Amino acid sequence: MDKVNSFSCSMWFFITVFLVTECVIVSPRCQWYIKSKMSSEEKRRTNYQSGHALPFPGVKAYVDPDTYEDPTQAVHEFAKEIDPTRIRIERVIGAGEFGEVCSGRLRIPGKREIAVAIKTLKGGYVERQRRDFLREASIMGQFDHPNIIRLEGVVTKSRPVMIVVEYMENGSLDSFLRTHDGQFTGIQLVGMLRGIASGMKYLSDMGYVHRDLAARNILVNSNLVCKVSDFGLSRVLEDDPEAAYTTTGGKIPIRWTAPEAISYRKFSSASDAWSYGIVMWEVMSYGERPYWEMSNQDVILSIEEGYRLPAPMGCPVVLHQLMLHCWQKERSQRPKFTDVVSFLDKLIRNPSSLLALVEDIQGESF
Ligand code: ACK
Repeated sequence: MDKVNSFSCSMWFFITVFLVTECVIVSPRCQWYIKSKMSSEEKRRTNYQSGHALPFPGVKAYVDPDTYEDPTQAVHEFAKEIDPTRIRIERVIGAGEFGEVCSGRLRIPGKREIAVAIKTLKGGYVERQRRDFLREASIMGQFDHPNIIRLEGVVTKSRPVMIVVEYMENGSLDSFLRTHDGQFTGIQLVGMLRGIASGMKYLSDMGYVHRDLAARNILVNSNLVCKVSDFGLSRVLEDDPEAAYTTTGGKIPIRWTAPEAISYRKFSSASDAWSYGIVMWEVMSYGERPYWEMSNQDVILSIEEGYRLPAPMGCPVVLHQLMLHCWQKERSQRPKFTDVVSFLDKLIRNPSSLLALVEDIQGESF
């Protein structure tokens, strides 16, 4: 009898220990439940303990809105609710997966009206679409930097559901460059690249990995200031017409993505640095398509064999060298965004450093 008692006691002990261990340490579902109950400050700390880059002292860490049980709670924590009577929609400027993108004006109490872009969620959506649509606002609302697109607020309490952001007069960087082919000085182009690098440094300091950095996802204002946009983790890739399915089932914009992210989904600030090198190439070639008409499969194989994009015509040697640095196979060897910003700052302070062009150097060797 005693033996039976002690056996059942041990069994209970074992079951209790197993359940506690499973729930607290192992099960992602339980972890998700626990996270969803945490405050945003606790979420921040946990984000970092679970392998994200450490935040810099005084820099706020990014909180993944998916750790909220109720996504609406995340939106309201990070985005202001706007009274729709303060918004005046003027015209449609584009189409997104979720609905139209419009330009318009936003009346800010006590201030003059400001120009805004308004993304709308078209009627007939299902809950998942609403959540995915608003995820971008929950992410953008956490950032405050001159090279990151600024969120003004959201409309969630009336229809249509809207995301309101600052208006960028020159639209997306890729089409902007294509329509202004050859029209900027080297310093102007480096200034644009410096802005993008500065925005990316801010994101990586916050522990946010973009995963879809490309000229099409950068917006340009009337002062040529470039701002990083298109946030939303996996949704960004679902949305991106450049994203293609890989053999492992992920949807990835192959031409912009680092090899380790393509082959085993190792996304990090170092894979963002690879994409940054591709953006540099897009900028210096005025919006040319990376790897031209090569197929995605050929791009993957060529990169694996060590091929890298050549310098665009008229590209300063120093900038092509920086691109090649961003495209190191070994991700730890790629530059950090902080290094990129300081390097570009030095070039801007010393414009003669841009005078040596790749074709001049190549010409000399013949
Ligand atoms: O290249 P575009 O003119 O710039 O066309 C696309 C279109 O909307 C669909 O995304 C433009 N767009 C997106 N966000 C903004 C913004 N904040 N300000 C101005 N235009 C924007 C984008």
